[in-house]
Amino acid sequence: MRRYLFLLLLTAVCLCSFAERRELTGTFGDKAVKAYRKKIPQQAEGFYLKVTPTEVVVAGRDESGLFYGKQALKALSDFPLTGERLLRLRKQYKEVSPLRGDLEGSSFEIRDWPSVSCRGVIEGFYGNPWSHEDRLRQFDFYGKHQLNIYVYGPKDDPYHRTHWREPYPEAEAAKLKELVQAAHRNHVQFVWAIHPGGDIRWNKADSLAVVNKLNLMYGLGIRTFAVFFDDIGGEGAKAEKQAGLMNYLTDAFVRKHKDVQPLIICPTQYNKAWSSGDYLSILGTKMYPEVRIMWTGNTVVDMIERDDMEWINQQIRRKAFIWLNYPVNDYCQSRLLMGKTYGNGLDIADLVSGFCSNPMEYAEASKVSLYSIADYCWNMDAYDAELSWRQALDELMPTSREAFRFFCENNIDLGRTGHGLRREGESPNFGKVSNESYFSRLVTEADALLADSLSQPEMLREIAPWVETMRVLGQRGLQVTAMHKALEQQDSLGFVAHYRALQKLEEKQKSIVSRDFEGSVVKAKPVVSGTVVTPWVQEEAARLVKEYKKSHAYGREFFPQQVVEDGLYYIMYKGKYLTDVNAAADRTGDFPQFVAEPDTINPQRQLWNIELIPATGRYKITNAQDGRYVNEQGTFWRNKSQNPFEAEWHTFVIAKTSEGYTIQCGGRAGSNYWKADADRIKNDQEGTVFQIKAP
Ligand code: LOG
Repeated sequence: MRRYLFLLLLTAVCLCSFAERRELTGTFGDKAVKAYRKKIPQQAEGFYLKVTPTEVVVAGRDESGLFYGKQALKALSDFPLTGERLLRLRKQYKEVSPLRGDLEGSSFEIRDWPSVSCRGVIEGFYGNPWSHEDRLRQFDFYGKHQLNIYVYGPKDDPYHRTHWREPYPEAEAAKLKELVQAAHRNHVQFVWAIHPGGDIRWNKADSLAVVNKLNLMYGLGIRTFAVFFDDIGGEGAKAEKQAGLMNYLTDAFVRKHKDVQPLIICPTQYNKAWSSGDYLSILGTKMYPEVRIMWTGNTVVDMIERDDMEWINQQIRRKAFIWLNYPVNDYCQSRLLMGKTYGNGLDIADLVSGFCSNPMEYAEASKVSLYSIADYCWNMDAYDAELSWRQALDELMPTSREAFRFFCENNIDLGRTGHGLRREGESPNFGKVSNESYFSRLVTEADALLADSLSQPEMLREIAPWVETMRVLGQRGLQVTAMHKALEQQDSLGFVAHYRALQKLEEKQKSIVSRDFEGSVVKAKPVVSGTVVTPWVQEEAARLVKEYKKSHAYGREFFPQQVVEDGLYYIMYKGKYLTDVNAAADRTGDFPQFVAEPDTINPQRQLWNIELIPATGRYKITNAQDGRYVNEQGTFWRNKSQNPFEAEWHTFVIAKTSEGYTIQCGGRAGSNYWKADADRIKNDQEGTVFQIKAP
């Protein structure tokens, strides 16, 4: 709190110092700034800012430029200019005369303009759409950070997608109108998107239905429109038809209004991996050249590089409008993406017609990344992902910087998903300090954030389930540390007590859910440091239990039942031995077979090492002769270099029945069983009962 007061005080001092100077403001051509016309950048939205001990000049190329010039002045005076903040600002401005930390009595000049002309956010995720208040706060944030476009397209708004023909009910329309005004006040273009492709019929009636809806939205003050055809199939996905509709809308609606901007389309083939046939070239050649085409990159979730842009631009004969699927987390809902925003080429500004980020349904938390998207789009050459990220954290949580930074460091990666994107650098200090102190810090920083919930209430409300989870994760880690100590000291009572405390904490963590929403997204179960600390805690606990069981009997009833103790076994079916007939550690693609006779020459070929893999709770099954694992198809690796062992794929659930054991796939390999046919194992919905016997 004291730190906060101190900041407030400093802010007041700085603001006063600017207020005393004579102020000249205007746009290019205005009398007030006539003397500086040569200094004003040529580029749209550019500004010239000059501060001397007696005078402040803010001159914009246009109204947006003037607005941004004023925002820049405010940013300079809002907080003390020290350290990294000063560093970032010096880098961020395109042209700046030496900028000293002490603005009092100093003089400087800034000339600045954006690298990307359309920069902003597309609310385009599945799940809980942002609230009205979320959006209002976003627009202020965009104004402050010089983002100038917001595309409205939340998948779960029925009037955007499933019920696109229907008008918004009055109360919702009124709210949208208010939003549009708030956006415009912040020099943000409000784009409203319609998503008709799921059930559109390519006839006059439906063309008119779209025009109708756009006209209604025009009535609410919207002046730019988009039509989305993403995530659909069938009739709606036809390129000629889509191009025809876009051209028709341009003629029948856009060109009928003087103040409506060209349309934007999100195509069905919106990324390279999903593109095939002549779909893109049809859009490229048949659709009016002014229609902007959205693009997510080489895959659905991808960072964008120059070569990628060259490829798509050639297909569509215009500059693609980037829809960046980051930091959206609708496909990895258990994770918050709070890390730095890196990986986009710093040399693509001249190849894009726009750059928008699809964020998380957590509006405030998304600002960590949006802050950097803004930096990136404004001055791409100079973008410094790390510096921008650190500044974002400081500005978003000024009263609990350290705690917030620690929290964000532990919420970076998204884990394995179908989309493949990973984010590096999660929990960078885990393993560098003692585990015990790391776990304690997870608890204390979580407490610090929860205690500070009043200063940034909206942010805290969103991240609270993850903060709680971070706390429990720290407590779990501490219990595991205590188990370790107890084992070393041969203290079986202590070991079991800590293990039971750990189980309680695991239960507690399972009960934490993020906000619930009745839509295409179900409730999220938060995971913190899902790539680093969480798996470590899980695996270490399981490892310790395994160790403990080797030499202690006390408390066995509290541990999970392991149907097969780790060891070497025969796996038998109808009296035959599962045998690695071609044993050779580097052999690929063959499979074990059932053999009637015991192998007396190479008995290891019929012995299988069955081992519980703690991270999955399932078993790995490898041949004792050559160490090859059996995969979900009942074969050995297809190709040793391409299919290394992965616990997520190659571990099995073993269950005991009255006659023997069943062996079932798990994880990413599905849930089929091992089924024995005459001489080998197949993968099938129905399983076979095997005998698993110690030699
Ligand atoms: C959707 C989008 C969703 C995102 C990430 C586009 C163009 N459409 O796979 O609404 O938020 O991926 O899950 C999408 O990206 N479909």
